[in-house]
Amino acid sequence: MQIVFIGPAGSGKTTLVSEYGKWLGSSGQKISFVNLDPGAEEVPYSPSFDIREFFTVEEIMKREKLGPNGAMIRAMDMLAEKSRELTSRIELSQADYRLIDTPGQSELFVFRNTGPEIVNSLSGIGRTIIVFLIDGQLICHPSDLIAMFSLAAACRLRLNVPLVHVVTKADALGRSDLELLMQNPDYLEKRIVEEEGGLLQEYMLEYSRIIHPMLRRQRTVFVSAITKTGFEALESIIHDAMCECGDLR
Ligand SMILES: Nc1nc2c(ncn2[C@@H]2O[C@H](COP(=O)(O)OP(=O)(O)OP(=O)(O)O)[C@@H](O)[C@H]2O)c(=O)[nH]1
Ligand SMILES: [Mg+2]
Repeated sequence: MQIVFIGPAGSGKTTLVSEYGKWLGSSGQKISFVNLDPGAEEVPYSPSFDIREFFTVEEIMKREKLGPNGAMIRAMDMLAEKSRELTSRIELSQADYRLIDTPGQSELFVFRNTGPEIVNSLSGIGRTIIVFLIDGQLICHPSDLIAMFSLAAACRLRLNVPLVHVVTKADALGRSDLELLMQNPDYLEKRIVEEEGGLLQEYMLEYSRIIHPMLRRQRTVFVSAITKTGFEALESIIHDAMCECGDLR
């Protein structure tokens, strides 16, 4: 099975890949790590495949005289061109779980051709699921939560494989009622009315009704890669989502 970790810059992808991988490995599962971030300086795991063997953002900046953003866009397009080749390389590592770390600039990965081509190609070699990371430190207002769910929904639509969302940095949440906010639609609406105003409030109330089905279908999971908590729950929602009879596909 391939688990692709996607989330906004700094949401905790690399740390979670590493710690969750160690945790899975400690229960006897065979794990392989894949780094698809050509901008990464160091990764805390030993990858069986690393895109930096082919190119890095730094090299592209020097060679093509581009700034960091231009070089990352170029890198994403090169990654898309190599999707078949890199999938064949990834397939060589025999593992129960292949954990795939993706670039910090998730919008480039998801909204250019890169993400769709790579995820499609990975689906050809085995079951593939996306874990979408929501940085719990950054959810301070109901609007932050709605914005994150919009991004997760866009990711689900673009990549077309099952997706589960997970709140990271549970040891340092932005607000103490986050769990309730995510699990109880009435509570979410109440907080929207109290904390937001005007047109934005109307828009968010409407949107919260759209995301209810997404929230209802999946238990809310909070993980911390620092205190190493929530990994059992993450494993459980991944299995539920991959179950053929599951309704997340
Ligand atoms: N408090 C806390 N901090 C965390 C946790 N996981 C990661 N971090 C911190 O968040 C920052 C970003 O973590 P990364 O794992 O590099 O995040 P990323 O999504 O891979 O970042 P990019 O690849 O740059 O987008 C680092 O300073 C981590 O130490 C966590 O569970 N709790
Ligand atoms: Mg990273």
